[in-house]
Amino acid sequence: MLNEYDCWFQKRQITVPVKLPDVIYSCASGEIAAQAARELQNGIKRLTGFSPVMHVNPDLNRNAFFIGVISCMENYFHLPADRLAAGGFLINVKEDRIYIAGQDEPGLLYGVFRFLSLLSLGQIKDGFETSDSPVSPLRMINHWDNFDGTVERGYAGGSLFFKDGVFDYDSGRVADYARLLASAGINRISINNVNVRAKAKLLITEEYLREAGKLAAIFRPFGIKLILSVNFSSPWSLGKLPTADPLDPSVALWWKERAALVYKYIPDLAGFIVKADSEGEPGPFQYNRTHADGANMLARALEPFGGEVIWRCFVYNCQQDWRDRSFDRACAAYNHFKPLDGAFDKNVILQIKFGPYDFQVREPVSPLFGSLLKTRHVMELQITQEYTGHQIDLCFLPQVWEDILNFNAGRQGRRIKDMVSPFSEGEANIEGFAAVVNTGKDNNWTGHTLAQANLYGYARMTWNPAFTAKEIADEWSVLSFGEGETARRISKLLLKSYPAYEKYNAPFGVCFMVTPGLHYGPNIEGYEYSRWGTYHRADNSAIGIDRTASGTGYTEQYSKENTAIFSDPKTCPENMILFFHRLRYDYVMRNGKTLLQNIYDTHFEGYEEAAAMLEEWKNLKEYLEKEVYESALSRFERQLENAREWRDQINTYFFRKTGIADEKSRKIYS
Ligand code: GCW
Repeated sequence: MLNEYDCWFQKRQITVPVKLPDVIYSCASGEIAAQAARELQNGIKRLTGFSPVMHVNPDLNRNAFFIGVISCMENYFHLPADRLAAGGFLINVKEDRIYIAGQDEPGLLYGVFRFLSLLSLGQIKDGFETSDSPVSPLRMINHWDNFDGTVERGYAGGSLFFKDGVFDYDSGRVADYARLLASAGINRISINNVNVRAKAKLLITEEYLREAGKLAAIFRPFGIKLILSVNFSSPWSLGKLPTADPLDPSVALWWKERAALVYKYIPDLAGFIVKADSEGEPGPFQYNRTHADGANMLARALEPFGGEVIWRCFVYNCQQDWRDRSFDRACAAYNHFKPLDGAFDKNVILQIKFGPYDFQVREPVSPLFGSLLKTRHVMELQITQEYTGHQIDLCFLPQVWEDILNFNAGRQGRRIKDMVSPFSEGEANIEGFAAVVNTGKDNNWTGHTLAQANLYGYARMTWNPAFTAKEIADEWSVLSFGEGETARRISKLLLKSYPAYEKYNAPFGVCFMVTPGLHYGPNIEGYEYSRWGTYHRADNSAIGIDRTASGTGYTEQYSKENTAIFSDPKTCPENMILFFHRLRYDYVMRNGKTLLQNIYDTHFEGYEEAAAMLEEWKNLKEYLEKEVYESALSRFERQLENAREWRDQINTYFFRKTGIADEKSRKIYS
């Protein structure tokens, strides 16, 4: 039975084929190592009912858990000489002596958490050994929490950190949150919205920093460093300088002094994240400066303290005239940032949304990946379900990410997942990931209990982008529901969810048919005459935008191979064919059916699949905790309503445009 607050840390009585030792010897002294030892002690208690005791001086002749950092453990034991990266660990089980060694203290903590997961997964037995290291150095979570307690694009209750203009949190709950994140490998967290407005501007003042320092102290033993979102215009909005021009010496000095103050309260702060010149936020463009000028100025202020600037690339004109066809929003990020490759300081990291638009259900991977060779960068994903169902609809996002990670960016034939590694000049390496998180104050953290799988899945995939969505679904389901049939069925349900969601949503990658502002439910022309630059331009005979060389030229931003693939409708992946091409409704797709008939078919099918998911959930009733069953049941019911609305509005819209009936004569409202 699942206690939804505990997520993948369920209490249960497991049987283990080895006799677990009743003593823990820890060979490390720091704060994170101490946390690791406590986690091991509590974790064993949670899974078996008994609590091993901790001893300081190792008795090498005893059966025990021997845990520590490798450099210390090596003095006592011969450990396999696998090379581990920062954050890596090894686990060794020899009868009832169990060794967990970390490359460093975070590595030890990850090793302990992995050991506990493996115990739950039934994999620990005599002779077991494994070693593992994180593939991504940077595994970040972004909160879009506002100081008034609301969460931008949050669907799981209020902020875990703020309320009514001040820090307001339950420190026990924050520690539980840190545990959840660290257990799956997260090592950075930005706590406030990238839209830094109202009271959030005060975050870098003494009064607020004192509080931020206390929050940092809760995350610290879990190996998680804080990041603060800052407003680029702070020198004048906060500091009362006449300007925030990044090349003005008084501005640079103001930031240097401010950085010193910030680091006085949070000595291990990872850095600042900045949304500049984006959707109304201030930035260097106001002063005719480049993004490199802006980012480097901040980077130099943080550099003496080891801080980094995470600079977002979500820069586009959000005041577009829909009449103006000379301009394509999809081209914006590349046009702004590719020319600046190499112009950024070494402690600047660009944060690039995975696609050229904005976390759509299906959109291509941004051409910036594979083309930035001299600039550190990470990929930004979205765990919060802004466009993927608001945590009402079930949508298992590791499937979305798996497709992204498998994209061949064209350079040296490398897929995105093969490009993830520490920065190296001249290579298109992606240093890791950031994602807008889906958590809030709801008791189950994520609104939809099954959306916990998205948080877990994100962390696991950033740890190692080679994990498949299926592996993650299986692992999460067993950790949450226990080994057995229920977990197997829930894993299958997860894996059906994204294909269903995609089918009833905007067809074939055309994007933005959602209700404006809210971004839940259909509104087919909701963005058609707006300023946001996201149009589909459907008329009576065709839909989509020609983004090839003869159209907006977006396809030319890719590698030669990808330009060729995307430019020809015959080779373009059909799940995003309407992102790249304007096609007639009678265009014949690879399955021999017209585009129009495929739109009808996918929408009828998507609804049927949502209906089947609801039925499957009902069939699981007797195996689930009442609270979990019921809260998700009401969501599956609302999802079906949503799928019905999408199906009927989309089908009716295209039927009215074309006057062509469904070849299977299913009901389309005229
Ligand atoms: O898509 C948009 C969201 C905004 C968000 C923005 C961003 C924080 O609708 O809510 O603002 O993306 O990523 O900055």
